[in-house]
Amino acid sequence: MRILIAEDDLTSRNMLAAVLRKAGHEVMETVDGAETWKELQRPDAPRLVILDWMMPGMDGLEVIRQVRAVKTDRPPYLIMLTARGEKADIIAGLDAGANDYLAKPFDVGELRARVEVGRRMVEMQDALCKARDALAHEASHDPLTRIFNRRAVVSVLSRELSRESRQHHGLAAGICDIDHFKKINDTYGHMVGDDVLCAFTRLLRTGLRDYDCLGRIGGEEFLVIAPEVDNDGATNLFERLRMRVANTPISTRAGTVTITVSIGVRIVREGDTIDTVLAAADDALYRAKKGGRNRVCLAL
Ligand code: GH3
Ligand code: MG
Ligand code: MG
Ligand code: MG
Repeated sequence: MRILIAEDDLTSRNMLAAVLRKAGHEVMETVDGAETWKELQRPDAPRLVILDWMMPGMDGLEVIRQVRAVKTDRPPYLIMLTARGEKADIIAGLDAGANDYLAKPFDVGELRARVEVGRRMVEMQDALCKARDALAHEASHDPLTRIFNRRAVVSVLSRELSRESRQHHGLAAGICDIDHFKKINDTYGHMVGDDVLCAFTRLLRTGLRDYDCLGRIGGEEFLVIAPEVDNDGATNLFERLRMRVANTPISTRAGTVTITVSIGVRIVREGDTIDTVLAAADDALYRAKKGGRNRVCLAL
């Protein structure tokens, strides 16, 4: 792994670097506290640092304090170098946030072993972060279409509603429901139905602006949140989506399928909440279905 040696003493630095390189690590070197702190602020900073206690400018203890003041889920593992027997230094360093210490002159075997402990800790932390991120992704995304699930898209709606109540830049929400989707399943089977859902999702996504949000709120129902739109803008946006779906044949494992979509749109009004927006859009969707499908209806 990449290890930073922060040590002003040339002999000690060279010895540390030689041992660590021999153990297969990639070694970087700094010679004072300020340079060390600068290195550690880089996004790709090394995750394991061997830090001398006494250095010109900012000392090791100060560097430890600076590093630990930064809130991050991937903090570096810090091994402090102290003169043998400086108990008070060791305690101060550990209290400030060092993970471990090594007394100078160091023992080669001990150095290797302590660095190995650090490497294991860093790897374990990375694995935990990765697992956490994967769980968070799973909790907010629909497994079939890979877009936001109901919970995630509704939370975006909540955020956009509170922004709209302050800024009044215009906000619209549209529920897009595939017409007669059950027929696709009945005719071609569920797998083809799934293909169509994925293709439909891609069609909507490519028809939206970067700052619009799309999520799956039910089987073949999707919610589009479009900020920064006035009435005409919202109508145009959803009408464009409707036409794109109607005019784009979808190729599936059973051949080409054409679908249409009905969309119920609420242009957000003063005092709207998640519930009123969704109920109004749903009501408009119902009218779009009743009116013959393949159409956009605005909430009354
Ligand atoms: P309408 O035009 O009134 O919306 O008719 P519809 O057939 O689209 O609506 P309906 O609510 O009757 O049927 C929706 C169908 O969507 C029923 C259900 O089996 C299917 N469905 C829901 N989730 C999935 C899914 O993940 N994959 C597949 N293949 N089908 C799904
Ligand atoms: Mg020194
Ligand atoms: Mg439907
Ligand atoms: Mg439906």
